[in-house]
Amino acid sequence: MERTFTALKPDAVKRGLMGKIIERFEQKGYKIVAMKMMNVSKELAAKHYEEHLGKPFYNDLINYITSGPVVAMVVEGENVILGTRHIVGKTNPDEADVGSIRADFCMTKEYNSIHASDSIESAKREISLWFRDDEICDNYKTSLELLMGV
Ligand code: FUP
Repeated sequence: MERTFTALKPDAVKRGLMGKIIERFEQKGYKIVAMKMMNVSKELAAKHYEEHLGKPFYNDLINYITSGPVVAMVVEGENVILGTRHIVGKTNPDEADVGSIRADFCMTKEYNSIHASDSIESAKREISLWFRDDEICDNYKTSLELLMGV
């Protein structure tokens, strides 16, 4: 089954949105197979956002993601990478579809509450960057998995 990496950013933690956001993944039927709250080091932030190095917003982005706790997760499900990008919504909350997390909870692209991998390659890279293999807890079945017989 496909897996993606997602992280609730410091604004989501500080605004008390963790439960509301995580609920959206659970109600969709996705399986959360890893989750941890952590403070992000500058080193991890730089590796995570390496594609943005040199862009005008880069320093603010690194300062922001290291400014408070994040909740990192690995989520599993059918087409979960694409599905999660839809649940999350476009980078700019003004352009995100109503019903998406960024449209419903966010006002600016700098404080857009959540990150989600954008491709199979980035999901693989980000999962291994943020989690050790022994932190993945896939030794349980969700009720939807039981119904589907998978
Ligand atoms: P996304 O994949 O939607 O999280 O967006 P990007 O990978 O393009 O950008 C990563 C993060 O950089 C965004 F979540 C917020 C920040 N960013 C800005 O602050 N300004 C910009 O113009 C673009 C992105």
